[in-house]
Amino acid sequence: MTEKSPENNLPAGYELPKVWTWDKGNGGEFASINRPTAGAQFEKELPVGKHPLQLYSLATPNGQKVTIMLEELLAAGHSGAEYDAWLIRIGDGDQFGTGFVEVNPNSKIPAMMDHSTAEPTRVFESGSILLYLAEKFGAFLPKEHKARTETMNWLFWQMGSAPFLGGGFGHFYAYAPMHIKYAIDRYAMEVKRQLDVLDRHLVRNQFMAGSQYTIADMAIWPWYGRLALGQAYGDAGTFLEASSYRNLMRWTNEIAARPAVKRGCMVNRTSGDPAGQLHERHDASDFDTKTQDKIAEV
Ligand SMILES: N[C@@H](CCC(=O)N[C@@H](CS)C(=O)NCC(=O)O)C(=O)O
Repeated sequence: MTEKSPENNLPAGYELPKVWTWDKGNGGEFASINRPTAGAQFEKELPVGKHPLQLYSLATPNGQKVTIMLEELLAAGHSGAEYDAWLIRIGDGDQFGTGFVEVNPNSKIPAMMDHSTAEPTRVFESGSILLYLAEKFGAFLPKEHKARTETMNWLFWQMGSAPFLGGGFGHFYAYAPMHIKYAIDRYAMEVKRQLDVLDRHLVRNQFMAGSQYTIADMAIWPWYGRLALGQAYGDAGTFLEASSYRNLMRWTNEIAARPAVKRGCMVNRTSGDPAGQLHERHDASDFDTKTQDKIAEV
C-alpha cells in the first residue's frame, strides 16, 4: 500500500480503523437509502397490470435501457412486448419493499416479471433483461456469429464500464458532499478513456456491433450518449469535453433521433421538463405525441 499520513487524509486526521463501521450520516446524496445490508425492509406488494411484461423501474440510464428496448420491440411490431411500467422511487426506498426484493434480491431497478411463461419469470440486471427480451422476441441481437459476439462484447463492456462513470465519476463529481481532487481525477481520466474507446470504435462502425442497431447500443447510449449530449450529472459533459468525441456524437445523435428512444426516455421519468415525463406507462396511448421530441435532462 502507498505510504499515507493522517493529515493528508480526507477529512484531515482520519485514521483507518481496523474494522469499518457504518457512519449513517455521511452527508452524501443517497446517504439516507444506502446501507450495508441486503434484504427487504418493509412489507409491500407490487402492482400487476394487464400486460405480459411488468416492469418496475425508474428512468435512470439503467432503467432507460429497458424502456428503450420495449419501445423498440413494439415499434418493430412485436405486440407481445406490451408492458406496464410501474414507478419505483429509489430515493424513497421503494426498492426495499418485500415485493420488489422478490423480483430483484439486489434491490436495484430495473426489474421485470414475465407473466407469459408457464410460471411467471423474474428478470433482473439491465443486461440480463435486454438479453432476455432479445432472445424472447428474436430481435436486436444478430444471429450471425461475428455480429452476435460483438453485440455481447459491447453489452458486457457496458456492464463493467458504466459503474466507473456512474458510481465513480458521477458520484464524486455530482453527489459527494465535497470535491475530492484525487477521486475526480481518477474517474475523469477513466471515463475519458472510455469515451475514447467508443469514439475510436465508432469511426468504422455505424453501431456498436457493426451495421446493425442492437441491444449493445441500447445499453451504452443512455450512459455515454446522454453524457455526450450534456444530459448527465449537471455540467459533466462540458467538464469531460464529451461532445469533442465526434464519432461518438454522430452515433449519439443518430440514436437520439429514433422515436422509440424518445418514448423510452420518458417512461418512469420523474425529473426535468414535466412534458417529458411519463410516470407510469400502461398503453401506447399514454404518450402524448406532441411531447415525444423532448429528451429531458437525466
Ligand atoms: N447492474 C445493475 C445496476 C442497477 C442500478 O445500479 N440501479 C440503481 C439506479 S441506476 C438503483 O436502483 N439504485 C438504488 C439503490 O442502490 O438503492 C443493472 O445494470 O441493472
